[in-house]
Amino acid sequence: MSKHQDRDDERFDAQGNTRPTGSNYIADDQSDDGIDRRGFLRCMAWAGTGMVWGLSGGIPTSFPVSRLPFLTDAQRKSIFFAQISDSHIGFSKDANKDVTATLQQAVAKLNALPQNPAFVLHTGDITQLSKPDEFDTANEVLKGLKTDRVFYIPGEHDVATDNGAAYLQRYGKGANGGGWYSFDHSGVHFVGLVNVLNLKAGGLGTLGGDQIAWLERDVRGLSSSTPVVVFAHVPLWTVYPEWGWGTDDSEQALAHLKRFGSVTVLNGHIHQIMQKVEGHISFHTAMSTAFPQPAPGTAPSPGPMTVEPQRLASVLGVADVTFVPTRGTLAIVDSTLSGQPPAFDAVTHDAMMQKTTARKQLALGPGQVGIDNFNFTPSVLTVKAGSTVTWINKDDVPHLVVSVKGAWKQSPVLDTDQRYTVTLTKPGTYDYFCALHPKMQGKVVVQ
Ligand code: CU1
Repeated sequence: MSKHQDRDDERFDAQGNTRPTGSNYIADDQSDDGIDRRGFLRCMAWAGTGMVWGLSGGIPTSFPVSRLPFLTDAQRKSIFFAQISDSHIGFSKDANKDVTATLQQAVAKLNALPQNPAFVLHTGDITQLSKPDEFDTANEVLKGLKTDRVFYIPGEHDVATDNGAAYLQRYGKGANGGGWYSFDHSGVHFVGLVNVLNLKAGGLGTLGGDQIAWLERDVRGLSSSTPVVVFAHVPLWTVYPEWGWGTDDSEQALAHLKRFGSVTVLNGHIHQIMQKVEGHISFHTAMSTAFPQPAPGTAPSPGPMTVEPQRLASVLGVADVTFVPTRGTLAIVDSTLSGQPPAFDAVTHDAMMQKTTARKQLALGPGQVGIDNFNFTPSVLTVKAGSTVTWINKDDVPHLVVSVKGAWKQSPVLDTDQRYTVTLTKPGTYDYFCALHPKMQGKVVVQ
């Protein structure tokens, strides 16, 4: 077991999250597997290797991904599943004009592993707009994976139009409620959770009482020594609530997992690598295969971040998770499409400056609300009874306009430049929000 010296303070934010590329390093390696961890992660950014995380009783251990070709047979066989996330098929804006091609590269990356993963987890946002042809394209590409099975859970982009009906029809066979389920593999218990349905105005991701009660029942009969892997789209810890990067009731769900000796939580949604360890629970978010997003709080809003074309492949990627049965440990390897170390630090500053200066000036007429940088502008619009209100999406991500009290029919998914108009006849104050990004809220006052 290694002693993990990961409190390199400048690399951690106030909430204890590591920064995207991480520079945690192993100072004192006491393991006996012949892999020298000393100082590895410290210099990894320069060495062109990937990142490997192991967990033993909640204590991370690691070895360089460059060692993968030299591992023993037993070590190779320990590579047993992989994670793909946020493929956003259908997205075609500046940040990545061909997300199908980068998903194909991710598939090729996994197919080139020394051992095929037993299965692959897709942690959501398979599509950009939940369109049937987007799901079809994703399936077509993922069919190329050399693996036995792909397991899915939805992201908010996959369920936006119909609260998950089409998603469930495709992927929900054998699942419970809104699509959650569990299965066992190699002595590890896997739980897929859904935290993107029925989002409330002002809130974060939500699991809901039914699902949490199901989780409690699901793990009740397991011995505490069973390694557990939980996967869900939105992070199950609070990464950055201002951007909706967290799950309102994750604590209640995790309470049912506290007794287990090893719990690994895999998420997507934020399109960058973050990790946090809390007791025996280790949280990890994967890169997207489509586009990067800014580090928390470094840009006016989340959303696609355009980086220099030659750097894109170093901020997109997959995660491979290995299991060492003799030790009961899990190790997570983040590998970028370029094969270079994740380059979030290198790209974030420039991209953030660009995102700040690219803020669009909206020319709005009377009765119009602009949607820009994850904001409704003006946030309070006053109109006379009987007039129309039109929302115009000027953002590079889709949004939805939903009345809190159901005063109007929910808008369709509004992609860039699309509009939605309602007529309001009764005086009063109408609260609304975006059902994809519930932190986005506004009001219409009808006089
Ligand atoms: Cu939104």
